[in-house]
Order: sequence, then C-alpha cells, then structure tokens
Amino acid sequence: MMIRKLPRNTEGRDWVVGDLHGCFSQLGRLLSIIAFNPACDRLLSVGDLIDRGPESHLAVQWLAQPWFHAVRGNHEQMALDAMRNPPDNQERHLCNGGAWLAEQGQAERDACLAAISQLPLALEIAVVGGRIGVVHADCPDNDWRSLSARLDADNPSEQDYSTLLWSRSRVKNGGGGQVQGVNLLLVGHTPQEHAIMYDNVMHLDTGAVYGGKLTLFCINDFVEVSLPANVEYMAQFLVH
Ligand SMILES: [Mn+2]
Repeated sequence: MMIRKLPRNTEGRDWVVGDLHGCFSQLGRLLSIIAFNPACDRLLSVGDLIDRGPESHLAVQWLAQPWFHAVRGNHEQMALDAMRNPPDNQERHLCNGGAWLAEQGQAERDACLAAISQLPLALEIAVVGGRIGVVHADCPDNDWRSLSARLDADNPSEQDYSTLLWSRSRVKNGGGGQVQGVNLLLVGHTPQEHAIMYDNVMHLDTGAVYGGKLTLFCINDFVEVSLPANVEYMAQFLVH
C-alpha cells in the first residue's frame, strides 16, 4: 500500500517526529518527557529512520509497534534499491551511512528490509474539518488529492518518487505555494535549526544525527518538543 490512511484519533494525541537516522535513544527520552501513552497516542515519522546514526538496527522493533506509523524516506528507498538492484545502489547506500545494514546477520537484515518495504510513501490522518498529510520531502505539484489517487492506484510516477523522497526546493526557496487538499503537510529531509513552516508545510528535520536536535510535534495542539543531541555532555551542567 503506497498511502496509508489513519482514522481520526479521538482518544489520544498524535505526535510526529523528524528524521531519526538511528537516534532511537533520544526518541525514547522524548516520549517519556511528553508522557506518551501507547494505549491511545500515536507516533508518526516523516521517514529516514535509518543510516548514519548509532541505532539504525532498532528501526525494525519500533516499526513493529501498533502505535508507530512511518513513511518511507530516501534512506529507506536507498536500502531497498541496494537489495533489489546491486551493486551500484549498494555502493550508494554504503556511502550514505548504510554500512550498518551489511553488518547485520542475514535474518536481521531480512527482517529490516521486510519492514521498510512495507512503508507507504504517504500517510493521511483524518482530523476535524479535513486531513493532515505526512511525506518525507514534499508533495508533487502541491496537489494532495491527485497524489493520493495515484498512490491509491499503486501508480506513482518517477517524478512522484523524486519529489516525495528527495525534493529540497521549498526550503531552498523559502516557500513554494500552499499544498491543496490538506490542512497541513508534515515533512523532514532537509535539516533546519528549528521546526519551521513554509506555506502550510511544517518541516521537522532538526538534524539530530548531525549534532542538532530531535523534534516532536503534536498535531492536536501544535506543541513542539526538542531534545539536543549532546544531552549527555550537557548533563554535567545539571545541579543535583
Ligand atoms: Mn532524507
């Protein structure tokens, strides 16, 4: 399934996390800070769960949780391409922080690739008065409804893949027009100092794996919580 549609969450809250790149310890800390309740809350990811960071191998365990929903990022796509179409794609994945995957045992590697091959290219969440979208990079042609129709039909174009997984033009240009058909679109992919909104697109990649911070954003009340990557270093300044 290339687009996954989630019903309105009437019991709890929905949080969206920026690009993880294996920073799952930080994610765990953030979830305890916000008192995440797996019985009713949901956690959505803008993709790029793997590569570069220390705990990419844990992605498979997170993806197995019923309250965790992720879209595919360009790093998940590179890992899938490396498996399906080596050796050029394998080299590309290795050069982009994918060495951890080759270091796994066969069973672990297979489990990881099976989990990420199930990731949709887009998530759509029903909210009061409309819908919220989640993709890794951007929405093609600023037109959610036609994207959704192509994904529903299992028929995305090359251009869809390229924009959904790789586009940085909205950030580069400081905007790119409203995305029609969604109230709000949540994306990652291009590290920013802070979570930042261009048009109706909220960018949540705050560069956790590059020494920035990991950001969680709540779509119910727009609360935003970030944890610095160097939290262990900073702990020495705590007064006990
Ligand atoms: Mn990316």
